[in-house]
Amino acid sequence: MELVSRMLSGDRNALARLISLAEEERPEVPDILESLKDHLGRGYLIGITGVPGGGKSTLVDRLTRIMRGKGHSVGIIAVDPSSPFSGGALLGDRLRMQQHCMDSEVFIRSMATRGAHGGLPGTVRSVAKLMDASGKDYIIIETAGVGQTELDIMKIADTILVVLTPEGGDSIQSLKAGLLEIADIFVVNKADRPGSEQMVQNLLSLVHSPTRYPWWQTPVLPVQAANDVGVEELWCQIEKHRAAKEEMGFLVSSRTDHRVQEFRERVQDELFSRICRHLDRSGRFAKYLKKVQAHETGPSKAAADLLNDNAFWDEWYREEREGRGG
Ligand SMILES: Nc1nc2c(ncn2[C@@H]2O[C@H](COP(=O)(O)OP(=O)(O)O)[C@@H](O)[C@H]2O)c(=O)[nH]1
Ligand SMILES: [Mg+2]
Repeated sequence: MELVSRMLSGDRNALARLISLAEEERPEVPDILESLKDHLGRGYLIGITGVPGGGKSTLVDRLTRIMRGKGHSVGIIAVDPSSPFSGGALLGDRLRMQQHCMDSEVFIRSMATRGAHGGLPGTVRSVAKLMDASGKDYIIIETAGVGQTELDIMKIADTILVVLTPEGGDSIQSLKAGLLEIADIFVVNKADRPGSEQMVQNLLSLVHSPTRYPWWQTPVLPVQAANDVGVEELWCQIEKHRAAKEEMGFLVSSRTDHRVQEFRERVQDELFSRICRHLDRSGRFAKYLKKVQAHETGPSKAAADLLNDNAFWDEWYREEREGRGG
């Protein structure tokens, strides 16, 4: 494909076009990604999650500056909730990122959350792969810490930063259970605000017992992203985590887990949407539906009957085969 070879030779417009195809979930995307298989896995994926307004985007901007200073190229994926109110936030992010927008070694893409279960859209994986294949050394994925997205990042990223602030509302008690487990590094941002020292201490007592991996002790770093304080130390810890993970052979195994998980999810999602489509057309489904409507059979009994009805599955099988011209 011409777009692919243009992207591989460094054409930013080609990368942007391919990303759009991935976002639109066009049917040719699996083949495009397959053709890029040999170019995947070189980029390192950093996930940043945490409370909205906690300073994630500011941090991404500062980290990007450090990475660029070291000569690394950077891809940034900002996942924002698709609420109409997020327009302002996106614009804010863009303005802050303007300096990097001029930089040909930085590629920024904002995406809306669209995941059916409030999680990260499946397309984030494809977009990250395209950035990786295009040669970005680091790919940063910023996810708004709402719903399921912050846990989904675990299935994609190599190093995960969880950003908290000492401000009211996100005290340790309200730390969502999952966040503690997924953090490779805790950032207590807005350390210029009161209560940050206490928060660091509280988090430290949580992460010290018991450690998730024998080879990694989750650090808790006070940072002032807006004032560029503590960001160098954060970068050092990211590099340290990466080195430890690689050395332990854990990078390879966690990426294998990610691939397996993605495969499973893609099959599940596709099966789910196909069966939903089938229900709308199925004569068997309609038959049991009528019984439920007429109060003749209860919903749970009708569901059990439908799923035990071989004719229902035969019908689906036929439809699937015909759908593929088989
Ligand atoms: N006081 C203080 N404010 C900060 C700091 N870092 C970021 N902010 C501010 O927090 C607000 C939200 O930042 P943003 O990066 O958009 O947060 P996000 O929603 O997590 O991406 C902005 O007004 C930032 O300027 C910090 O270290 N201290
Ligand atoms: Mg943000």
